Amino acid sequence: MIEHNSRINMYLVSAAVTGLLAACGGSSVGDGAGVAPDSSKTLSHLNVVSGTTDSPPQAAPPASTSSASTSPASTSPASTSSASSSPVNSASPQVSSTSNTSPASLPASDGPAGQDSSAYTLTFHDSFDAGLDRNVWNTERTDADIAVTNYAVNNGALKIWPERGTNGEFFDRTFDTEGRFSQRYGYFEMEAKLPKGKGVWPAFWLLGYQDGRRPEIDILEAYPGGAAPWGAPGADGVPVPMMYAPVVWNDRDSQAGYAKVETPDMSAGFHRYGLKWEPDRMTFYFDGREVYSLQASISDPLFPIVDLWFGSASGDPDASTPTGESNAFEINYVKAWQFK
Ligand SMILES: [Ca+2]
Repeated sequence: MIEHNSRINMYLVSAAVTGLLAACGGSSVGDGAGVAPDSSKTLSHLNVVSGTTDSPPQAAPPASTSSASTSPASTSPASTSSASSSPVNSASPQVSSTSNTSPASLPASDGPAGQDSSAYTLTFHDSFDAGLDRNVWNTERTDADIAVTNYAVNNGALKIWPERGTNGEFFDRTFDTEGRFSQRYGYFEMEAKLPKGKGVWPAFWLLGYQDGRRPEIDILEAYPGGAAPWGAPGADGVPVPMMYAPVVWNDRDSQAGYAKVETPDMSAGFHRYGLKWEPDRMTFYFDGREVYSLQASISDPLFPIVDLWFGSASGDPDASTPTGESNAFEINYVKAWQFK
């Protein structure tokens, strides 16, 4: 994300905990086995106190007029050849597309949206058709110390919704495949419908850390509670997500670039958020159409993460933030392919 220190710190601690568990003969893989209760307390603690130097990203004016959003043909895919770390090189493409209110209405696809499927081999696929596979998804980062369950697999989707914990505060929920699946290069795609409301901060991203490196690729970060055009009031006055950010970090504190992608209301239907990760280039897609491309070289294998956190540019959740399953981050699938 554009500011990410709290997120990275959470995983830094996790890495340390994982290493500690391994050293003690425990395992970080498999139904939470070997996860010390103290680990999540530490995570929770650091998650609160870290990132004090962060500043919320400032929404930039749209790159073009809103009239461009009425026709897909008028969309101008953004790209930049710059690998500069300066935000001024960010692109602000506008995107429009039809919205799929039900994942079942989407055509089957063997390949990434908008790509030549013959160029790809499917390497990871979870459609959430048979419950949550805990051999695939880690939940212990946030499960261990949260008594309230705010997720479920229903109707073929993993749903994560805003909820208050026993202390009355909204809490973060994270799913990742660390230790189960990671990949270098290829294509990663999620089809999902986003939650709405002040403070909600849904994300789909990739992360790895080894030998002191911490590369991160954020395929989707949305802040519906943020200033326009991040969010805009819906019919009921609750802010809905109208823009998202793909962001590339070569390493901690080394941002390769980011874009701000204006979209239709992402809480109104399912959309596909994709990344084509080549050795020297990353290209991001919204419903199969390119929205951002930049030169960047990350060669570490990274694992996917889907989460619903709170704060950052979306602000603090409050009494206006809809809770419950009806306002879920609904993930129809997560897939990955490798280049043939
Ligand atoms: Ca599904």
